[in-house]
Parts: sequence; C-alpha cells; structure tokens
Amino acid sequence: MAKSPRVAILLGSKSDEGHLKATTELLDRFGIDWELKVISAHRQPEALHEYVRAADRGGTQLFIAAAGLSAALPGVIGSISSRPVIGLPIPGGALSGIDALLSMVQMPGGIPVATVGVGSNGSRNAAILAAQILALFDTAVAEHLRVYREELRNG
Ligand code: RP5
Repeated sequence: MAKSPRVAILLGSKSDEGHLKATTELLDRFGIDWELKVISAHRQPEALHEYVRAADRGGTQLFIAAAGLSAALPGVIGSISSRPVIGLPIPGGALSGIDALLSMVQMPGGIPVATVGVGSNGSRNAAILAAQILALFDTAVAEHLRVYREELRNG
C-alpha cells in the first residue's frame, strides 16, 4: 500500500492554490510532509471519496481543506474520515469568504471542521494548528513549534 503524506491538503479549485502558500511554507518549516490535491466536493464527489479513503488507509494524520463560496469540501472530508479536518475559508465571491467561513464553522454536531480565519492569517494558522496536533506525539515537531513561538515572542 502506498504511504500517504502526514498532511493532505485538498482544494476545491485550482484558483484557491495561491492562498495556501503560507500554509505549505510553514509545514515545510515544521518538517511536516504534505501533499496538495485539487478535488472539488461538488464536481468530483467520487474522486474525493476515493482519495480520502486511500489517504486514511495510507496513514494521513490530518486534512487541511480550503474552499470558497458554500465550501462543502471540509465537511464532506469529515464525513468520510475521522481524522481531524482543518478548514481554511477562501476569500472571494459576492460575500468575500464569509459564506465559506460560516459553512465550515457551522457544521452540524457530529462532524466538526476546525475552522481558521479567512485569508492569510488563516493560511498561517492552518499550518500551526496542524503542527500543534501532530506535536502531541512528535517531539521534533514540538521543538520546531517552540522555536517558532520564541521568534514570535521576540518580534
Ligand atoms: C469553490 O468555489 C472553490 O473552492 C473556489 O474557491 C470557488 C470557485 O471555484 P471555481 O468554480 O472558480 O473553480 O468550490
């Protein structure tokens, strides 16, 4: 069985990709391997199911899902896998990302999406939250986080 990356990043559209720059840079800094795929929840539901099931079986520990507009992607991933799902709402459209934010954070009880903010701060926080979860059982990631926070403290 192919080994999956520790973090799988899924995007609803190729047009979302630029918003993930801070996320992927920070994951690299924290020494966390990741893979990024564009799979739309509403246009490619079968492909999404297949990918998430394979990632689950292959050992992916958490998902970061970025989408705009009504942003079904992270909730659907959460319906397939019981690994944590971090949702990154993408700004844009008539409501500037508020729609995506509410759609992620307001998941009905039972299938949570750990939602970060819209925009570049959310993009950073998605990686930091992922690292904090992985650091519970990974001392190398915990050390990277300690150094990162020390840098924040020192400006
Ligand atoms: C969402 O709709 C995507 O995540 C993207 O943010 C937005 C628009 O995507 P396109 O229809 O332009 O590909 O699914």
